[in-house]
Amino acid sequence: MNPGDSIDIEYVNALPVSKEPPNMTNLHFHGMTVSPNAPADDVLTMMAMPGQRLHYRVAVPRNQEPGLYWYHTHAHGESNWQVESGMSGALVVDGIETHDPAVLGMRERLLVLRDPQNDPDYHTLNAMRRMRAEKRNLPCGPEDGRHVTVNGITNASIAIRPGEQQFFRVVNASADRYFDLRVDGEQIGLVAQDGYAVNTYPGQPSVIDLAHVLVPPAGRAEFIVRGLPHPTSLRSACIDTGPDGDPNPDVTLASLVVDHSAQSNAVDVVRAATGAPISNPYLSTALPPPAAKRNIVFSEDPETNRFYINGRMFSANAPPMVVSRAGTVEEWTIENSTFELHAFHIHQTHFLVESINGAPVRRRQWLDTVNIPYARQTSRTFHPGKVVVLVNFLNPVIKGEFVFHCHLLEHEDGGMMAKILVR
Ligand SMILES: [Cu+2]
Repeated sequence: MNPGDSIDIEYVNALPVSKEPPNMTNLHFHGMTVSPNAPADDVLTMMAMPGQRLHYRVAVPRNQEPGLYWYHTHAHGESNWQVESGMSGALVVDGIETHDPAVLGMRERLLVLRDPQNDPDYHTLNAMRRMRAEKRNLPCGPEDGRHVTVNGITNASIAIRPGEQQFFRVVNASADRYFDLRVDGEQIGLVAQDGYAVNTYPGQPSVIDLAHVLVPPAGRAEFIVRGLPHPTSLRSACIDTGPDGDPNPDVTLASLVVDHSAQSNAVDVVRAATGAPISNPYLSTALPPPAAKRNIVFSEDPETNRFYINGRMFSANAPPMVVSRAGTVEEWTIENSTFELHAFHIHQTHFLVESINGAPVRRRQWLDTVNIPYARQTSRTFHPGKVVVLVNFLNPVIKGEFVFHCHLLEHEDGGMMAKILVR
């Protein structure tokens, strides 16, 4: 789509009638700065039971940043199995080349990563406890009951000529899995994260060379890969998800095979046209001082698999936990008091990460999903994981009621979600 377009969808829930789970579904337009009110990006009141329909009409603002977004179901209590079973897809807002002309003429690879379950007992408490016990002995051991796919296939291969630069656009559409992406034997050139070019914040370079990039569940990374003269692979290294976390072992996502043809093989898109970057006053001007400072605490009971924000499980009937004013920014300190990773996500907007565990983050970059480190217990003191973010409520299009939550969807389904009202 292009900035200024409208997304019109006739959404049909064709799932069978069921008691448990009830098979209700809907859509969330992840990362888009659009209205949270029906018939747009409303996950609270728009819900289709089996046989029902929803009519979405989402106005994409003219100043929507060009980049990679995604859509997925967002039915509280059923998000995890629906998303891990594939009810999602990528959304591209065209025009990334206006931020980063480096991608002009490159072959593009749109890669959707998923973690479908292959064990029907995967979600039982017993299976979870067994997995946790195994993981304590072998933190990077196999991930029991799930496997990773790229665009639905397990052994993907991507052809790339020696020296050729390609533009990889990767969506982490898994329900609960982190990817620490890298290409063996070389650096990647990061162009965008979570739909926003890395130079969206004034003064930042348009490409950042990195050895690897951590993509939490629901995150996106867009980067340039240069072909080597020998085969290599796109891979995720093992991630330490904490003593109570699920295993996220090393996994090869795709083989990069040497393409000896002189001409490009067929691809969907090679970016050619370029115009002026869109101007977005809510991102490019100096930000006002925070209008409010808040503490958001993620906690859980690993024995019962219940999850909390500020001590409360999500309730559709509860009043909003946070009430904010449109036209402001707020500083939120997000604390992780558990021994596993969580991924903070807020709908309708992006935030800047200011510090992680007290260490200032120098690179100013807009994100919609961020990892929150797990807590550490020393002999005397307990140190929760802590990330300070500056949340952007400047754009009045986001006025309304929406949610923030952990994007490990098993946790969101288990209660780690809360409502916010922006007025
Ligand atoms: Cu979580």
